[in-house]
Amino acid sequence: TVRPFNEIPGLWKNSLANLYTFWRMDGFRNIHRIMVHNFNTFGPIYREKIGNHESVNIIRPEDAAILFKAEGHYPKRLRVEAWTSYRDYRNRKYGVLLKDGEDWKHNRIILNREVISPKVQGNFVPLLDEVGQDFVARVYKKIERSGKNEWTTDLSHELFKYALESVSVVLYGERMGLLLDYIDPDAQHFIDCITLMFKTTSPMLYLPPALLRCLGAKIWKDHIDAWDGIFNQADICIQNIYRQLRKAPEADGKYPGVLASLLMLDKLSIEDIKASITELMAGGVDTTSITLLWTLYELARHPDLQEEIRAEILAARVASKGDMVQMLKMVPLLKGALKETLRLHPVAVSLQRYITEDIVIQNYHIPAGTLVQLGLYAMGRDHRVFTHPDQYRPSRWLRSENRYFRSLGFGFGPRQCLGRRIAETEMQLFLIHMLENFRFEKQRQVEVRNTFELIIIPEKPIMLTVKPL
Ligand code: HEM
Ligand code: 2DC
Repeated sequence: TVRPFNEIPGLWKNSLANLYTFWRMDGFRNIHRIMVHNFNTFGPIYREKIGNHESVNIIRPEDAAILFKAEGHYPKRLRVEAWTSYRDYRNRKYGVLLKDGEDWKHNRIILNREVISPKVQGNFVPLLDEVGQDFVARVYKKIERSGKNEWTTDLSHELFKYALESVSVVLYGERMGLLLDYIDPDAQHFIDCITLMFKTTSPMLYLPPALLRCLGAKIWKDHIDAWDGIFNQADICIQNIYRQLRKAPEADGKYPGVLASLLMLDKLSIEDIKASITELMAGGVDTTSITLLWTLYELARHPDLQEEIRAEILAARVASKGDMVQMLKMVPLLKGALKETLRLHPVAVSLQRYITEDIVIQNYHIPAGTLVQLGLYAMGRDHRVFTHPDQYRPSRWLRSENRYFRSLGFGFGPRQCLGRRIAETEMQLFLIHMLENFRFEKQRQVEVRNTFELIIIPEKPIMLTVKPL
C-alpha cells in the first residue's frame, strides 16, 4: 500500500511562515545544515515549501537512483531565477546551463563532443600540465621571497587565478598569463565578479528577482553589475579568438581550444556558442579552486594520508615514463581524495530534477512534474550511507564500501556537469605537481566550517603553510 503525496512529512502548508523561519535561522547561509536538520526531524523524505519554492527532498542513494531514472530525455533542474532574469533583462541568450528541452539537448550534444568526450581529454592534458608547472614555479618564488623557506598564506586568491588560467587555456587555446608577477586588473575584476555573482544569487533563490528589481534593491544591482563584468570580459576573449580565426584560419596542427573548435565546426549559432562559452568560463573558477583548497586543507590535517598520496604520485611518475595521460590512470588514491573532498564539501548542496513520470519513494507516491531534490551535502554526512562519515578517508572509494549512487559531486546522467572532465583533469594535475614539490601544513587544528553562498565555500579563510620537500 503506497501512501499518498499529501502524507509526506514536512513543512509545506504555510509557505510564508516557513520563509520567515528560514530567514530567522539565517537560512540563506545555512541551507546545508537546515537540510540535515530536516532529514533528522522528518526522516529520509520530506516535503517543503519556502516562499513559492516547493520540493520533495530525499537522501538515500537507492532513492537517488529512482529519481534519476525518472528524469526523462530533457532533464530539468531547479531554475535559478536570478540568472535567467539577468539574461532576459539584458536580452542575452541562455547557454547550456539555463536552456531546457530540445534546444538544450541540441546544444549539449554538440558541446559534449568538444568538452567532455574522451576524445578531447588528450588535448587538455598538455595544456593543463603546463599551467600546473607554472603554478609550482610561482610558489617557489613566493617561498624564496618570504626568506623563511616556507610560505604561510590563504591560497584562495592564487587558486582562483590557477583555475581561471586553466579553464581559459582550454577554452581559448591560449595562455592568459595570470601566474606571472603582474596581475591583469581585468582578469582580477572578472574573478571578483564571479564571487559577487554567486554571493548575490543565494538570497534571490527565495526573494523573486523581479520584485527586487522593482524595489531598486542593492542586491539586484550588484547582481547585474557582476554578470555585466563577467559577460564583458568573456566577450573580449571570444572576440579576440574570433578575429584571429578570420585572419588566419589555417590550422598548424596545434589544438586550437574549445571555442575555435566550435566555431570551425559551424553547428551552433555564434550567439549560442558565446552564451555557453561565457558560462563555461564563469563556471570554471570558484568550483575547482575551492575544491582544491578544501583538499589541501584536508591533506594538511592528515599528514600520513598526504604522504601516502605523495608516494602513489611518485610511483606513478616513474611508471608512466613522462606520459601524463598514462600517469593520470595510475593515481586512484588521489582521485579518491577528490571524491572525498566533494563528499564533505560538495560544490552543490543538492541535485534536483523535475520528474517526468510518477514514482514511489520511501513508499510515498510522487506525481510527475514534482521538483525532487537529492540532499547531496546531507547524504555525504549520513552514517547510514557512509561508515564514519565524519572521517576524511579517500580509500573508501577504492574498495570495501558500497559506491552505488554515492559519488554524485558532478551530478548525474546527460545533465551532469559539462565541465567535469576539465575540472577533474585540472584538479588532478594541480595536486600531482604540488604534492611532488611541497608539503602542506596547518597551524592549529581548528575546524573550518562550510557556508553557503550558492555554492558551498569555507566559512573563513584557510591558512596553510607550504614547505619545499
Ligand atoms: C553543472 C558540479 C566544475 C560548468 C554542474 C552541476 C553540478 C556541478 C553538481 C549540476 C549537475 C546536475 O544537475 O546533474 C561541479 C563541480 C565542479 C564543477 C563539483 C568542480 C569541482 C565546473 C567547471 C565548469 C563547469 C570547471 C566549466 C568549465 C558547468 C556547466 C553546468 C554544470 C556549464 C551545466 C550543464 C547543463 O546544464 O547541461 N556542475 N562543477 N563546472 N557545470 Fe559544473
Ligand atoms: C544551489 O537550491 C542551491 O556548477 C539551490 O558551474 C539549487 C541549485 C541549483 C543549481 C545549482 C546550484 C544549486 C549550485 C551551483 C550549480 C547550480 C547548477 C550549476 C552550478 C551547481 C545547488 C555550478 C556552480 C556552475 C555555475 C556556472 C555559472 C557560473 C555560469
